[in-house]
Amino acid sequence: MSAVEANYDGLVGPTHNYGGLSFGNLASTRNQGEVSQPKSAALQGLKKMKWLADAGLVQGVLPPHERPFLPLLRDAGFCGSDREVFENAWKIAPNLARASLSAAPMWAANAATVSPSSDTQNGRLHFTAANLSTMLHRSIEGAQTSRALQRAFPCLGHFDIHQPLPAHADFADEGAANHVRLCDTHAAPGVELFVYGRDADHHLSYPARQTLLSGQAIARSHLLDPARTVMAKQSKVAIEAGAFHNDVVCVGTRNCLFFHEHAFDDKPRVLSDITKAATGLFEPVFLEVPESEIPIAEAITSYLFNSMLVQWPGEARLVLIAPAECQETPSVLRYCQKLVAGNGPIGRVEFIDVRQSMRNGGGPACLRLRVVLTQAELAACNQKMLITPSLFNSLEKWVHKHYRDELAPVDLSDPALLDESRQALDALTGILGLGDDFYPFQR
Ligand code: SUG
Repeated sequence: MSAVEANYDGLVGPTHNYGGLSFGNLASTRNQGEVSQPKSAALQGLKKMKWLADAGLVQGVLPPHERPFLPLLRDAGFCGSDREVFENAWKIAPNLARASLSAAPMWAANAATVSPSSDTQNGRLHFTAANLSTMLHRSIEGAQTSRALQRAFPCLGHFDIHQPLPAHADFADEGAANHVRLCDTHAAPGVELFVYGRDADHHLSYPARQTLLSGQAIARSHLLDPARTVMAKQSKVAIEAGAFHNDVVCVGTRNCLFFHEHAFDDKPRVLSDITKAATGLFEPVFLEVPESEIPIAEAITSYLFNSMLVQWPGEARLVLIAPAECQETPSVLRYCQKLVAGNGPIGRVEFIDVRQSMRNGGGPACLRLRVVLTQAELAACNQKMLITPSLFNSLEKWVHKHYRDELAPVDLSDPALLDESRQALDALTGILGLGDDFYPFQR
């Protein structure tokens, strides 16, 4: 049976902004309070989706979450009409109000961990929505993400969608950003690598946002074969340099793992565990970038490893879809030129502009959730959430109609945002076939 690797991208929401909400994510801190451009951010994301769909890849879309998210403010004791809740939160607890407006659900790589059906003992495709419990502004995503996954993958016979892990620090989980699957072909059984920053309770100066306990819990509920599953610890050096997720220093697809020298804590053990787990399935190719060629600080500012590594239709070697910022870092640009000139696993590098997302610490890879789908599973997905020329046109029109060109920090407390954003999302539920009870405000 054949299978494809689909990309589901998070659609940038109407209140996209730079809240400075993510301690340990250098771009988020650095760009706090900048004027954002929601319309161009959403169009940048849609352009990326269309480009990949036009190339023949399966491209899905995940809807933005409701922002501002009043249930957070009501849970914090604000009451009255929606407008009163929003205005009082801005007066009394502006940090909470800012969290309720977070742009973060757009980064679909943090939506869930996904195990293809060829890896699981019951032959179903498993998802665990991430609890994102480390950061307040992200801890409000899990329930809505589960709902979106249920709408995107509605057929129970094919898909097992697990609820987020318990919302405790020991179970901190940030989804596919800390998970890599290696394989021979997408349809074949693979090796799943769960990367964590701490066992359960150890703290560094920047937070380690994924625990070993979470990886073990997900591997168990996805019914993975322990012999084909590897747990790898992120290095302290990487976290302290600003790699708040493993996908800031590592990306992999098919049999190729592309990573920075400092990505893992005990690198020889991690690589030998992967090789052992792959025995009889495929020969892993380890493409390691040494610190001497790209210092970790430059790997992180350029976001080289937050590229998408894609098997492009009709091409033998893999394509690396890198952020445009990589061209501005000489060591990284040099490395990319060398990469394609050689005869290694990556044959082409494409640079794309997702600058609005990059300013919040999200590169091309953050914007997508990879889902390996057999032909039967693809047929069982919600077809209205797959990008076609007609869906692209509808979404582009929808963005032009509902999104502001700019949002400055002072605009964030404008109560008009409540209605604007709700009208936009209400219209979106029709376009994507999500039903009229999809968002909390609709219920
Ligand atoms: O969780 N930024 C996100 C970026 C996530 C990137 N995802 C991956 N690496 N897969 C985060 O730190 C910033 C929001 C703000 O500051 O307004 C933010 O949440």
